[in-house]
Amino acid sequence: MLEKAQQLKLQFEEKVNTAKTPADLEQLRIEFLGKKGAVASLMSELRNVPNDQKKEAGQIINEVKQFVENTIKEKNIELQKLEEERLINAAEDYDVTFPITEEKGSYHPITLVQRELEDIFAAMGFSIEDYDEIVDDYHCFEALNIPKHHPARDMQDTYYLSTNQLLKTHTSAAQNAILKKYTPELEADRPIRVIFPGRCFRNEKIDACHENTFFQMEGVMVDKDISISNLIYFMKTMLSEVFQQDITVRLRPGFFPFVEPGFELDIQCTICGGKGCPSCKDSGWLELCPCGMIHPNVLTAGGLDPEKYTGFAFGLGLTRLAMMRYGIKDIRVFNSCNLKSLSQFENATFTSPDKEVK
Ligand code: FA5
Repeated sequence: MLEKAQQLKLQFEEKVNTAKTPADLEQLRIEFLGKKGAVASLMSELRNVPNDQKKEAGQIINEVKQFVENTIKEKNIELQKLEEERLINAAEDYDVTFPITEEKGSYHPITLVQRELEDIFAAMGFSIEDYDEIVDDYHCFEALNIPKHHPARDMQDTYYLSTNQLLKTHTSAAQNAILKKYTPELEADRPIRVIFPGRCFRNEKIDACHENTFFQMEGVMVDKDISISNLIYFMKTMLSEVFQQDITVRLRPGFFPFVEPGFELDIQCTICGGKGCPSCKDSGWLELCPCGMIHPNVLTAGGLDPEKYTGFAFGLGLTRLAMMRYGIKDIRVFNSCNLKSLSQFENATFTSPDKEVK
């Protein structure tokens, strides 16, 4: 049995070294670990082994099985990485001989509204940061005062990867890294002022105002003596600049473990004027920009002393803002790749001239 097990291990080692793609590896997994695979077949031979040798033989087979499982896991991570690189390189190849047509593309409405907001916040001294879409549990939840098994996790179910990572459910997932990165600003007596837009993912029931893939824009400001008045000032300025017209908003208490106190900032639905329609789930209001004062535990996790510093954070629903800004009735338009709908924005302009869309 020992000899057979060693042979099987050698056979596997030879084959695993020739696997080039995750698909090759899956084939190999079935061949060795499947119900009718090589390991199972060796296991079935145990019945012919004398009783006093069965235990040892069983252990030997289990060791080989463990070896095969671990090697496949490690190799899979390696091959997934290579596959990702291959896809990225392939995407960068383009055909320079492709005929030019008269039809011009246009910016996506979310890009338009994102850039407009970036201009508004940049003018108020905010830096703009980009952050990963794949994050770990710590950054998405724990660093935000949401420990494992906290009921608040139920509000943001998402897609988990085999690497123990997940697709970020909110842009708040970057807060911890941003606070750490910008600590030198505070040390130089300058406030931390950063916005970080990004794509978010949730396992969500889709309707006219909920998508499973949508955009948010997070903002944080930290300094000595930052208060709710500062938060309200920035929210008001942002909304009046974006809409350039009177819009009705309401501020009400909201619970998020990473802020205290927390607020929900809702906008009166611009599609129905507050009467109620499918875009606002018949309520007349749309949750747009939850916000609040950063919880001391979040500041501490970001390496800051909450006795010395305070700050606010907001998580603006960028996709919903684009709906309200452009009168788009159904959120599903954004991810539809429907060129007819999206081409309506080809004449839209940004506020800053260098980014004007032609
Ligand atoms: C959050 O995601 C918090 N991280 C926001 C926050 C940041 C609060 C900082 C306090 C301080 P919420 O789950 O409510 O909260 O989402 C924020 C906004 O994103 C919502 O108001 C909404 O405009 C938008 N949003 C949330 N889920 C969806 C969805 N499925 N489809 C489209 N937009 C969504």
